[in-house]
Parts: sequence; C-alpha cells; structure tokens
Amino acid sequence: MSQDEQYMRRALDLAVLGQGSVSPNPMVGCVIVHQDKVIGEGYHKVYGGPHAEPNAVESVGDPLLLKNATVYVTLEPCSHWGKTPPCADLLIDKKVKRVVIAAVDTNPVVGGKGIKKLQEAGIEVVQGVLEKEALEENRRFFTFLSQKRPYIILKWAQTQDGFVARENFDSKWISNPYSRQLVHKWRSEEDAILVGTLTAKFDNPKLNVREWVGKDPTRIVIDRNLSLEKDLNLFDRSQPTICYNQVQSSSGPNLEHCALQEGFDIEDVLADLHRRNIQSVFVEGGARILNTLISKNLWDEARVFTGPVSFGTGIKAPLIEGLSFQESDIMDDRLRIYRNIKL
Ligand code: AOF
Ligand code: ZN
Repeated sequence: MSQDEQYMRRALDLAVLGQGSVSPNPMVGCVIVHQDKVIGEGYHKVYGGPHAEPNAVESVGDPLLLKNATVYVTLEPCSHWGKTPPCADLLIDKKVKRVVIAAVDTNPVVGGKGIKKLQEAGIEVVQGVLEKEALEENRRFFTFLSQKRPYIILKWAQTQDGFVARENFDSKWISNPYSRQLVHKWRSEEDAILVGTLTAKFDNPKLNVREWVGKDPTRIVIDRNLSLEKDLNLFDRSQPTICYNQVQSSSGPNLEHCALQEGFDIEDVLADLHRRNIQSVFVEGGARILNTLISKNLWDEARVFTGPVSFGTGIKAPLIEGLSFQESDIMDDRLRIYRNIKL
C-alpha cells in the first residue's frame, strides 16, 4: 500500500462511523496530513450536518499547518451551497497544498465541479486512490443516484434441497441465535425493510432491531387489497411503516397507507421509495416478491442462508439463474452465501 492509500484507508474507515445517520447522503471521511503526520480527522456525522471536510479542518490544532497539508477525502469535495457551504471553497480558503480523492461525486449538482474548482485555485488534485473501495462503501448512495431507486438487498434462508418454507409457510427451522442476530444487524444498516403480503400474514414479523444496537428501519409492506389483519405486528405503529395498496385507506401516526394505481408493479413501489429518499431496502421475503425482483434484475445483493435440513416438499427457494449451491458458494459478485452458520 502506498502512503496515499494508507491515509485514504483511514479516511474510508472514518466514513463508516456515519453509517445509519447520514442517509440519503453518502458516508464521507477525511484525513489531513502535514509532513507525514496526521493533524486532523473528521467524517460526515449526520444528515443535514457539516460534511467531513469542515469537521476535519475544525479538528486541526494549529490552523497554520493547513497551508502545506494534504487532504484525503473519500468523495470529491462538494461545490454547491446545500445545507452547508461548499467544501471545495473551504479547502481553497485554507490554502491546502494537495487534495487526494477516492471517488468523484456523481450527484449532478457536484459531478466534477468540486475537482475543477480546486484545480483552478492551483491546488494539486489526485483522484482515484482506493476508488473501488470507495464505490463499494457508498454503493447504496451511488446506486440510488444512477438507478433512481433504492439499493436492493435480498435475503432468504433455504434448506439443502432448496425450500424456504414448508407448505404451511412454517420456516422456523432457520432461526438459530447467530443468524437471527446477523439479520438484526443487517436490518439496522438499511433505511427500509420490505415484505410481501403472505410473509406479513404467515410470519407476522415485527421487522425491528432487537438483537443488535441500531436504528429501526422503515417497514414497507405490499397489501394490494387491504387483506391483512390490522392486529399484525407490522401495524403496531411502533416505527414508521408504509403500506402500499391499490385502494384508498386512512393513515395515522407511524402508519401510512399509500395508494398506487390499480395493478401497480414493483417498479412503482421503488419509484415511490426513491421519491421518499429511501436509499436502501432489505427484502425479507417472501418467495414471490424475491422472484419478481430477481426476474426483473432489480437487485444489488442477495444474502442467502443455507441450513442443514431438508424438507422434501414446500415453497421453493428463489432461483438465480446459473446458481447451483452445490458447485460453489460464490457464483456472482452480488451473491453472498451463509452456509450452515452456527455460534
Ligand atoms: C462532501 N463532503 O462529507 C459529504 C458530501 O444537503 P447537503 O448540503 O448536506 O449536501 C449533500 C450532498 O453533498 C450529497 O448528496 C453529496 O453529493 C455531497 N456530500 N460532500 O464534500 C461530505 N457528505
Ligand atoms: Zn461538502
């Protein structure tokens, strides 16, 4: 690893500290180095709050050192007046010597303009240092911008013989303490969790974060004809919940009924979530909604648990073309298999 890469690695690690509180903004970290010594660090802590760069600049003890400093930032410094002043202007004002950037900000209001501003002010700019890592870290942000829909993570658990539940929808077999805890961690990392009608009905999930410390995501359920019972856990109003229907129904605290047109499809739901600035969705089933998303290639990651049991018959697991769990665990970059996980 080069020295630039080492400092950028630190900036990428700092950025992650903002996970869960900056969406729909990106996670951004910043490290300021003077004569091979770190003199300042910062990250974007909260949506609407100061960006990574002002936080890092603020942390520098002797501001005079900034003049000869190199600033490492995981995303191109912004050039626009948003909720805060442009970060590029701040770095120009402080007369820093060099700015090292991991990824360009694809937000159209920035889109290279921050880099141009810095260069025009005579600052040396290096870009693309640990770019791959930076794109991966902010994959939700970049996908949200480029696809105009939330980043979609599919999750299911299947038996050795490829079933997600028995015919009576019983799927209790997968629950072991470790997989449950992992799922709760995953829930806390996304803006929303989506389930279909049958999963809401038969599993009666709470879809909150109990086995991990973190925020509860917004719950999203599709219930076209308002057929779900009102006393399901999902409707307990303990956290924001959106229910998509094709008929009008009244909303109340923490429970919004959103009526889409007759015969709406999943794209309409995703477009509405995009409008609401929901950057990522964790899809917990059932098989029908998972298959729909897979068949339309509307997914970015699939996390699949496999258990040591066989059902022989039941509800078939979603199929990703070309995937055979027997052959290999990783068939696709997007697919992550968690095989027989145990404590
Ligand atoms: C930076 N450093 O730490 C972040 C940036 O609404 P605002 O004013 O907070 O602006 C949000 C946009 O600014 C966001 O969509 C992204 O393009 C950029 N985020 N930029 O220079 C940061 N978080
Ligand atoms: Zn900024």
